[in-house]
Amino acid sequence: MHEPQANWKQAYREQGFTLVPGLLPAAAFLPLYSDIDAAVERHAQDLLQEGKVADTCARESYDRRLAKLYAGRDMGVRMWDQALRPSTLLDFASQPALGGVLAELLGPETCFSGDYHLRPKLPESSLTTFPWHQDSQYYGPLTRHMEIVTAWVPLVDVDEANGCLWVIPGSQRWGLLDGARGSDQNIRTFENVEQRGRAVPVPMKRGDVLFFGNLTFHASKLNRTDRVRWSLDLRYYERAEARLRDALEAEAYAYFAGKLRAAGREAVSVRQPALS
Ligand SMILES: O=C(O)CCC(=O)C(=O)O
Repeated sequence: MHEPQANWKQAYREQGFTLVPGLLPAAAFLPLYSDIDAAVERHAQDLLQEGKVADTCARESYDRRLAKLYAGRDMGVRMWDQALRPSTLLDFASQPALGGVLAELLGPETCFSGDYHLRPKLPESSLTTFPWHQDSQYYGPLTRHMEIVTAWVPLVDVDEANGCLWVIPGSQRWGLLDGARGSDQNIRTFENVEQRGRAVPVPMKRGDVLFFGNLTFHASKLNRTDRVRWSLDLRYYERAEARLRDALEAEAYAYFAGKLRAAGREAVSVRQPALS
């Protein structure tokens, strides 16, 4: 198990993100794969019924099957959240391995906000490229007064070829920059942020987790391989109502809680590692 490390917090504070290698064991992923396999099987049967494919590609592995079914066409979705059963998601999101790191970054009473996305990034799918953005541009400007951490979890090894995440170290100190949604629903920042900071790719192995904040600029590019880049992103914040710094933070908390309620998301406490 990973012992709490001061450098997670230091990297997060200085760079706006921290990468924890080997945080999650292979077994933690099995329920996710089982749900994904079942959802892809249902989807393949639907495509067959609708006459859109002649073969359900049943023998293909989870990182190839959707790519084979779509054979170069875009699947037309930016996320595929419904593939995960609620119990699978909650077990995964609240596991102590994540809780240990989040306690260092956010505080002892971290909760999973209920907001998440499962993303099958298909080969050459432009719909699943994400231009440079800060997550507070999506959540709403008030949320810049609070800290929301994303745990970005690759379900396959990722690198520049299959569309790993890119980040701009230190960009969390720039404040919230303006942007607007394009017709593909993705927010585009008006400024060319690659001229303001140095963008770096974050290659990761399955089991590694990248934690970044709601003001940290990040992006992902085209998947240029023939396999599916599966990933899961989960959002966390600290249940800190009793310790809020100022009125703006309190307003941000109330706003975010309302937004989650309206979306039917329920915040769930994250378990902490057992003391040895
Ligand atoms: O997974 C991706 O490609 C993009 C994810 C992202 O932008 C996010 O989690 O905020």
